Amino acid sequence: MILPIVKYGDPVLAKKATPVTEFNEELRQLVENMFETMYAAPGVGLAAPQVNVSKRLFVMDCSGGKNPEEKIVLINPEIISIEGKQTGDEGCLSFPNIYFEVTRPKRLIAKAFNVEGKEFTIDAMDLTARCIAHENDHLDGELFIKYLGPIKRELVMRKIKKRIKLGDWK
Ligand code: K2U
Ligand code: ZN
Repeated sequence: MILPIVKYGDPVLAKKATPVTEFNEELRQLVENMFETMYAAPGVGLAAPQVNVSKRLFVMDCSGGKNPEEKIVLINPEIISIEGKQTGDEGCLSFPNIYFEVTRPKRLIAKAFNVEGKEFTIDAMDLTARCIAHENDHLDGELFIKYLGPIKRELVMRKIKKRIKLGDWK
């Protein structure tokens, strides 16, 4: 089932999400709905708070559905190490049609649990590293506008406020 994606301004996006404790059928259903919602957006990542569930998990598929091995869910993720830098444009499904440059780690190693509750480690580079960093921020209530300087941020916030007023923020 495709779920509504929460847009910037909703308090759930600014909250620190709570760890997953129950690895059950309800969790499996949520993960399936998150993947379906992500592919339909389309996006390469989607965090649970973005579908109004303040829990520490996100789904990711940087192959856009082409490579089943890249279809991954990270539950209660922990970033173990980061290395290098990469700068590139980012979007966010909670900020429709807003894009700007963000610098992220070039490489990132994370530990997480899969939907069966089994722990695994992922060693990611480039877009996958970027996506994990972006989604992990969502679990801490951190949004990518935090990486904007004060002037650019003011410009983006003004644009968003205008679009909310015009009813064009969905
Ligand atoms: O969390 C989200 O809003 C999903 C983002 C995650 C993301 C942002 C930047 C770079 C990688 C992942 C969406 O996937 S944004 C849409 C998108 C689509 C293709 C490539 C990059 C971003
Ligand atoms: Zn996002």
